[in-house]
This record gives sequence, C-alpha cells and structure tokens, in this order.
Amino acid sequence: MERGSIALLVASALFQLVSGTVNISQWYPWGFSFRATHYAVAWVFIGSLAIHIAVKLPVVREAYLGGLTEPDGPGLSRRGLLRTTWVAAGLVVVATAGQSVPLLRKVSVFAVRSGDGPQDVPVNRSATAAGVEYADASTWALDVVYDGATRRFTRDELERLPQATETLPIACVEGWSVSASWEGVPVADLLSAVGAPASSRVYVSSLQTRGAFGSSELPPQFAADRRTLLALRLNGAELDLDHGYPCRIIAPNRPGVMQTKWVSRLEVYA
Ligand SMILES: Nc1nc2c(c(=O)[nH]1)N[C@H]1C(S)=C(S)[C@@H](COP(=O)(O)O)O[C@H]1N2
Ligand SMILES: [Mo]
Repeated sequence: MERGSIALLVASALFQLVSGTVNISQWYPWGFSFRATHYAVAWVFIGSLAIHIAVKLPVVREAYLGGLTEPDGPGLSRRGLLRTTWVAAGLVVVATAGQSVPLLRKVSVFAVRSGDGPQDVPVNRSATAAGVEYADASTWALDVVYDGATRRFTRDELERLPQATETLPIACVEGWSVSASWEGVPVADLLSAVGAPASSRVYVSSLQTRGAFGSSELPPQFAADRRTLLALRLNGAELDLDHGYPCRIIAPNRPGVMQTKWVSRLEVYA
C-alpha cells in the first residue's frame, strides 16, 4: 500500500507538472485532451495523497508523541528539507509572479505571456497557426442559415448595415485580459434580417482548418444582447487578419476562447 501510494503520488505529481508546463507553452505533443486528463489525474493525485497520509499516520503520531528526533544516517536533515522547500517555493513564486508584478515580468518564465499583438490586443492564435488561408474579402462571404434558407452577406454588405461600437474585453482563460473598442454589426440585427426571433441560439463557425476553438455557440441571451457584435473593426482600424478578419464575434461576459475569429457561417436555431 505504502509503496504503491508513493508510486502513484509521484507519478501523478510529475504528470501534472510536466503536462501543465507543456500546456503553458501551448505545445500539445499528445493525442488526449489536456483539460479532461489534467482534471482526472488531479483526482488521482488527491486520492494517492490521502492514502499516503493515512498509511503514514502511525509514524506521524509516533513522532509527535515521542518528540521529534533527527534521524541518523544519510539523507536530508529536517532543516535541510525545510530549506529546500523554501528555496523551491521561492523559485516558483519568482517564475510566475510576473503575471501580476510587472517588475518580475522578464524573469517569470512560467507566467502567462500575452505578448504584444497588432492593434494593441494580444493574439492568442494567429491565422497561420489556425490554418486560415482563405480570408479574402473579394471572395469571402458570411452565410446566415435559418429555417432551411441561407442568406449570404458579402463584406461590403455587412459594412453597409448599421454599425455599432462597443468597448469589450478579450478575457483569455490562460490569464490575460485586454479591453478594446470594437465596431461591427450587432448579431441581433443579422437575426432579424433573416427573420429569426431575437432569442435564438446561434452556432458560429469559422474558416479555421487546424486545431480547437474554430467554432462556438451563442446562447439566446448572448445573441439577443445588442452589445454582441460581428466585429469588422478594432480600435478604429480594419480588423487585423490575426484578430479574425474578415469578421469575428465579440460578446460581453464571454470567455475569450468563445470569441470566434474568421467567422464564415452563422446557423440560427429558434
Ligand atoms: N477561430 C478561432 N477563434 C478564436 C480562437 C481560435 O483558436 N480560433 N482563439 C480564441 C481565444 S482562446 C482567444 S483568447 C481569443 C483571442 O483573440 P485575439 O487573438 O484577437 O486576441 O480568440 C478566440 N477566438
Ligand atoms: Mo483564450
């Protein structure tokens, strides 16, 4: 039991550390879902820790009742162990605190790096990384599908519709958030253009050909909210290709991962 629980404890801790670090650098050399696996292995870790503590309880009890004595022989002393723990914890703090402490940004190698993107907004995944090769306004068009019919909007047609401007953040689940001014067509207007009720569910898909997050769903309350835009412009200029040109979704109170870029199709379900 003891050996087994230690093996499990060490294996699961190493797995979490290595896969988590690799995930921070957005490198996925494996075939499984990072999130689901990381979550499941966290439970394995907690379970093996509980077993380990239970197995060691008699030793802990004995140490407390008999007083703490330094064990003889080779190995780390109690002081040495504590010192090592402090140093390790200090290194972890320095390696990550730059996320919140600007002074430490350069040395915090594990902190979230949003980088500097075009138009003063970081880029999470570039058009090249997403395999978007066909974002040309002369051939691109947006399909809005509702009740068996498809209405096609060219980029010019979208530009001629009444435009709205909203200040909304991109809030990435990886730990950065940047507010920006977005200009475009309220999704609610597109719904009424195809005769769909305001409280419809909208399935958004994009030109993306590689990787996750190429589509998302706008629940009815998001689709009906007039601040939810199909954005064409960002911070006063044409949307950059890496920010989702020809158009992208921007909605309030929505994780960045669902602010779908390079939108090509809206499927509306009443
Ligand atoms: N099609 C598509 N849209 C996407 C993504 C993506 O990978 N593909 N990434 C999302 C994520 S995780 C974030 S945080 C935002 C970032 O938008 P930005 O790159 O314009 O800052 O876009 C979202 N939209
Ligand atoms: Mo994100």
